[in-house]
Amino acid sequence: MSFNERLAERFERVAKILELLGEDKFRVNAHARAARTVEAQPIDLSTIAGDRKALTAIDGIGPKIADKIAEYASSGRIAELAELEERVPPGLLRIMEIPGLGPKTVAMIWKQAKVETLDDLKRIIDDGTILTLPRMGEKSVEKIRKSMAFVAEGTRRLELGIAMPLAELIVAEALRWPGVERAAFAGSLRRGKETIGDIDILVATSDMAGASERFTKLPGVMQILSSGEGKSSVRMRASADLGRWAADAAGPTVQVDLRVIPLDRWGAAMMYFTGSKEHNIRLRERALKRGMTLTEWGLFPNDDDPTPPHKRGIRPIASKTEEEVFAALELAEVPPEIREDRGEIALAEAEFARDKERAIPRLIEVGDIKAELHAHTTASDGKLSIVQLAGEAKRRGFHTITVTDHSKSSAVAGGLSPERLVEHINAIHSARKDVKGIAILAGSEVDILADGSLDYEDELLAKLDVVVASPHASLSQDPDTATRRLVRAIEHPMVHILGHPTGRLLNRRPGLEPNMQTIFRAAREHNVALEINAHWLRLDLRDIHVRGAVEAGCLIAIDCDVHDPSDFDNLRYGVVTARRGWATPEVCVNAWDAPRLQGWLKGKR
Ligand code: DGT
Ligand code: CA
Ligand code: CA
Ligand code: ZN
Repeated sequence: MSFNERLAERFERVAKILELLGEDKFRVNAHARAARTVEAQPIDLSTIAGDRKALTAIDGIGPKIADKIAEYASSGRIAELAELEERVPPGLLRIMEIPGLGPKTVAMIWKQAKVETLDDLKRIIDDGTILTLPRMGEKSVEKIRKSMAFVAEGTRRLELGIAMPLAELIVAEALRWPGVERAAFAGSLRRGKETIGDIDILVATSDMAGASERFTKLPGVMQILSSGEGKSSVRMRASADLGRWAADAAGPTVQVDLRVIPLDRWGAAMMYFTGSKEHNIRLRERALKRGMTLTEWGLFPNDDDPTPPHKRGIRPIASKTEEEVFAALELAEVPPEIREDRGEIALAEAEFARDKERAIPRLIEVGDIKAELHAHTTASDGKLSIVQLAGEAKRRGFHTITVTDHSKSSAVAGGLSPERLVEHINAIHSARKDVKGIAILAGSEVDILADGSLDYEDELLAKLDVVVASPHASLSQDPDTATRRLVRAIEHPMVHILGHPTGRLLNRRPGLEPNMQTIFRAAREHNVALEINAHWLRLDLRDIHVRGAVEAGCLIAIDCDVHDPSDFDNLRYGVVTARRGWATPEVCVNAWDAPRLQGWLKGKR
């Protein structure tokens, strides 16, 4: 998230809470307007935060807002926001996060039905009280009920894109503690799952007590769940500002487990705590069959003694590195992302035995990606001009960038009318003079309408180098209708990529549930690549879909759906999802060299 976006998020929260508290409309609007203004600024406001004159010269930023921008830039917080958050029951702030519940409604159910927590809200929905409140019909209540299921406190799994930056902060901090030799995250996070139940951190150190002590004092720790020398657990607040410590009450909370382990047992511990549980069970069975026993302390010779071997001072056969432990089990090292007991162990065995036919596939890596095929500019809802976008893609070492702004039906996202698209194509072509050394392709992210038809005429589509067809609206269609809709788009001869195929948003909405096998068959037949949208809220296709698509012989596109320069950084989440689906560079169009990519694109013209 950029500085401007973080700031906008703060102002929006101020506006929402003010409205909830029934404060002066003028103040509410001033902050809501500030949020929109700040977000739309082409320059990073932190660079002029100290310059009051420059700030207030911007339409929509008055002196008071300017002061708050300066305060946020220097301290990372806005005192007024913290004070406002104090005045509202914390549960209400959570309720306001429920999609579709605005401050007015929340204020109403707070005042009239004394709802202060998600549980209260659930109760008045279940007993029907809510229907007696103003403006609460069956339909709106059903919507609230559905949205609630996603935000339910405690059961909510944290998105990969929030958990990973937080875990990286913790690891970087741990590496600075005295005596620490190694630190890393394990668990579902290391496996790259789309959501994370809790964060597992492993540390090897000569100062065990010191590590636990420092861990429980990390910024953002809200509650110490347990604390001992070998293992501690805390509940932390994850910052809404990714990659920073939480400075105020924004952002969800997450449990973090710390385990302190001896350096010479690092590999065994990493294997155990990376899991998955199912993968671990297979490995332990394999060890037993070979007369050994596998624990988090190492791989030991098996005997009938019920006391665990490490407690008897027995030296492990292998424990220092994961590779060594896998090898002692006659297995090639399995990449963390595919440790799910979905066939990886048989391939690791074959690879270890140097079977020429079978081995673990060479999974795709971030460094393989050389093209971004889905990106927006200021022409629709992006933050970058064509030239800025191309420059950023070039800086990141890409040989191709595709400009794919929204089509006309995505009106709220600034979708382009056919006339504007024609002009935009010309602008894209002329940008080629300004940025050399990268292919700048003209494309569109064309809406797939509810019936599967596309949002532009074929004649116009034919003028584009790249067509990404994506569903944006009508996302609660039944599975059969959704399948027919997507297949129709795939069958369109001009379409290259099916963008975020289901339209789901993690923890927010389920999206379409088409018959994926039918989608895979059509995509393969029509040479259409299925997108893994790398934004961590989407990750759509999801891991198991990728696996199905790869097995069905489909092409995969991993795209950042760039709206802001920082969106390029989401690539790793898309790649990790691709790896979980066993995708190789060979099947991923973004990993192809420029001539091959061009050949495929032109094949549809
Ligand atoms: P999560 O946190 O729900 O997203 O998923 P994980 O996989 O991170 O699970 P977690 O945090 O409960 O445990 C971390 C790892 O520790 C897990 O992947 C495998 C290992 N582990 C935990 N409990 C067991 C168990 O009962 N048996 C075995 N074999 N391994 C376990
Ligand atoms: Ca975990
Ligand atoms: Ca855990
Ligand atoms: Zn897009």
